[in-house]
Amino acid sequence: MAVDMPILVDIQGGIATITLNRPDKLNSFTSEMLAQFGTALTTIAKDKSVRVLLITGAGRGFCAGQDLNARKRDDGAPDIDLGETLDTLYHPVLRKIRALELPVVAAVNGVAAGAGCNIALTCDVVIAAESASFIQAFCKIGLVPDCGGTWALQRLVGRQRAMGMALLGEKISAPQAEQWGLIWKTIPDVDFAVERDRLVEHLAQQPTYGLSLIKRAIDEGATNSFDEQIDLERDFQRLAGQSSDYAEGVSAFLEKRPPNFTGS
Ligand code: T3D
Repeated sequence: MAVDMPILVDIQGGIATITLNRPDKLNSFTSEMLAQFGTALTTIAKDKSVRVLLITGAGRGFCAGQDLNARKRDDGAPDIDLGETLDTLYHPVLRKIRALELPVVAAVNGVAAGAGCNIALTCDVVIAAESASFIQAFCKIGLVPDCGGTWALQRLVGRQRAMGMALLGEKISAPQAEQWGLIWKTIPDVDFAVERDRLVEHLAQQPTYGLSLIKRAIDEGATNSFDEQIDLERDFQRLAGQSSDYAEGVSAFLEKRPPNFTGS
């Protein structure tokens, strides 16, 4: 693994880890980094040994969003079409994270700003070190929250807090984020690495296929009517009920032993 790559990928023991790796620039995104992020997600989606994905940042930050050095306007240079960079570089990453048929954990080790914040919020479970923070930095440079921010924020924390975060761009501490329901859990800094590893090791042993159906059901429930959703639950339960992990889960319960799930 080359340590100077902007995206580090490690796959072992059913756990894939993507580390955003430009620590001197708080892991802000360059085009090369986003392309590598997308490629890594495609590799992980194809690797049937992977049962959980962990996304984290190197150094003191998680990710400070788009690298603004690449957005400096030189006289005479044509404007960059930000809609196009979203379409071609950011959106494939977001869509791949949501489509992965396994749980995706964002371990927010430090500041998560702009696209960095909203990519974290696209993940399925977001944990954060107590000293970490979340910033919708876009308004401070005349931009609109992107990477699903305007979709996710109001669903997670309600309209007022979404508006406050998006219009004021204030730093929200990890404990505040947890209290609001923006993230799953805050962990004291000293315990962060151990608790993060414990969480992903746990998920890597779970019924992955069942978890993938849960992920899809919850995502589809965001837009379905009640009737559509209970029909979907019926269909997914039918599928889950045919899985070998369901058979193993029931046997293990009745035999009073820990289950040995294979993920299928
Ligand atoms: O394609 C498109 O452009 C559209 C998509 C847009 C998506 C977006 O994400 S737009 C939003 C971009 N992000 C921001 O506006 C956040 C900018 N950064 C900050 O506001 C602050 O750095 C933080 C609040 C995140 C952290 O503050 P602090 O005081 O802890 O650290 P710092 O000193 O500001 O940053 C440390 C270094 O990282 C520093 O470099 P230096 O001076 O030591 O060489 C700083 O310039 C660099 N850095 C931080 N964020 C970025 C960055 N460099 C480039 N781009 C950044 N976004």
